[in-house]
Amino acid sequence: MKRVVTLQDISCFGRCSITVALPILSAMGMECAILPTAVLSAHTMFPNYTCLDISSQMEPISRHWLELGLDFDAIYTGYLANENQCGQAVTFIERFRTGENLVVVDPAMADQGRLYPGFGPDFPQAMAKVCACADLVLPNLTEAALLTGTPWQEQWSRAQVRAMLEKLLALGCKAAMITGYGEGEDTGFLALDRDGRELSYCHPLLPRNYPGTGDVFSAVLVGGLVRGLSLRDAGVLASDFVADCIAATAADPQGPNYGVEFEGQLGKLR
Ligand code: PXL
Repeated sequence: MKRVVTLQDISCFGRCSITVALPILSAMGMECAILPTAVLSAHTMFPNYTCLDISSQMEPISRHWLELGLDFDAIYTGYLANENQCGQAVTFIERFRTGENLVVVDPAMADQGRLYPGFGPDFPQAMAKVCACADLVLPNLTEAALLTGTPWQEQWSRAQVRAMLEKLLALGCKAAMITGYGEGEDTGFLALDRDGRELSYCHPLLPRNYPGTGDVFSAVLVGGLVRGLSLRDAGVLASDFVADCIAATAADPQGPNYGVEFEGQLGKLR
């Protein structure tokens, strides 16, 4: 069975990071090991969330895994709570990358032009070092701008997004996919693969924004790649899945901070 390891926080409530990656990758028929970096009462869009940094466990856990001789078909990092965790993620990647396995970094740190609460202005530089180790990075537009030192703007042309993709590759990663890229009324992704090919996909813009959609996208994308899909096909699978989750959630009166109702959609990933 294929095995993925994901390095992210446990947000105990709110459907993001590990509580999304685990069920999605399980539904896709692969084993998902977790290296939790922090325990939060809820994700940081909720006021007064609590956060316990458990990154002191990253080294002993990873040493134990080395002793066990574990290997992973993919290493997937998401939200990291501080600069120290970024450094530890780099160490982990260097230790467990084989040249055959896939390293995917979702630099989950910002959205809609702003860093998430709790991050200072130096955080993107620390995350850029994690991105430098990746086979593939998955920033949204805000994260791509922060990682590449591009001033934020509300509207982006294809050429501007392509320029950010090139700057992302200049950080050292082999491929990059920017999500939230829009054309007219449509939204989707623009990517550069490891052969320098430009890939894109868009579907009609969805009316609402929910936290955790980036994590859903990344988990499905990682699962698709581990299954052997091309980058574009995995991106299409992930985009369509997120769209279905948003459509299911928009019909429900729950608060938007509760994440997307991906649970009822998991059958589509089998
Ligand atoms: O969905 C990304 C994410 C992951 N983890 C935590 C978050 C967020 C987004 O706000 O706060 C703790």
